[in-house]
Amino acid sequence: MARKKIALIGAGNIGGTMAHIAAIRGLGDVVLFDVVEGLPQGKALDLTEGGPIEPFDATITGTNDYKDIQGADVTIVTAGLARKPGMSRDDLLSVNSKIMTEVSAGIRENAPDTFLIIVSNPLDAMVTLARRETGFPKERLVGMAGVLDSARYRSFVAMELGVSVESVQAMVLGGHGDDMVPIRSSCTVGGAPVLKFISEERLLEIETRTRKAGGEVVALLKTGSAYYSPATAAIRMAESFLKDKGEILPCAAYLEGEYGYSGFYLGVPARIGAGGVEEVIEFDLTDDEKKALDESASHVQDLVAALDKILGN
Ligand code: TXD
Repeated sequence: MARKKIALIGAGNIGGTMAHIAAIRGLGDVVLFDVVEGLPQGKALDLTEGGPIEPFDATITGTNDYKDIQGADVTIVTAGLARKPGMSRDDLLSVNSKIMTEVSAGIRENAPDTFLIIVSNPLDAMVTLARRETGFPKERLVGMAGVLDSARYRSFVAMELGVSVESVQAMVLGGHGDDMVPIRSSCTVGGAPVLKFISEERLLEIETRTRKAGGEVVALLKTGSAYYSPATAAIRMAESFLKDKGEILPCAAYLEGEYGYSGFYLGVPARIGAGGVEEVIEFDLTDDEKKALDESASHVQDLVAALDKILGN
């Protein structure tokens, strides 16, 4: 059986790391695309030369030509600029929306049947723009943020308690911003509610750290943003699709009435399998959680309105 094909649009920090993880996990052949000449080709060659050691036989190709992504089963987009000091949110929106429009055209014309995962920031706006520009159905277009944010929540709880990360389950929903919503009622340690182990006050500190975890890494790195954990998160989503695992993962999914919202993307639990976003799962949220999700949803809608203003819609 032919190997699956994974197209990575953007061969930067996250793109290169995803290529490495996908090769090591034997998920399929990888095509790294970027507009910078030599960057995807150089990274692909370097990654390939690790093949005999790991080992992996997947082919890893670097290209500046969208034609090379033809037939991709899954495509993951990290193309775009990360916010730089002094750059406003609207500046980032303006620059990355131009890039996302260009990238969407390349995917629409060369991989019209691919399962598309958007990573680029501002995530909630970029996934919305990609849907408009590609015309993909909601099942085949999703945003990656919640898997990363939930992993951060889980990491901090596991660190606090000195337990395996595998014993901590948690979901962070809503927009990918400071108002993301850690769903405390679904956070468990060894299957038991987290508040059995951690005080309310300390858990609040952990949830605050989760919301600001991206900024914490940026402040330490000083030269860019997190990339190992985002890459791991995006590949986890791709793997659930490629292997038809049907994992329930927090993803930015297009809503049509779920949780009372319609017509925009929001981080919600979704079943990811061979059919892409196969189902949005509606958790029973506490009143406080639903209130926080409503607030996050309205900020996502404000972000999309800002995008529309920039695009002149
Ligand atoms: O959880 C999340 N969704 C976020 C996403 C977590 C962390 C990072 N988040 C965002 O992902 C970040 O703010 C950026 O918007 C993207 C990519 O982050 P990365 O760290 O990989 O950025 P790099 O290293 O700058 O890589 C971006 C690449 C770079 O090689 C550019 O040359 C390329 O994008 N690029 C393009 N590729 C294709 N087409 C076009 N037009 C293009 N423009 C730039």
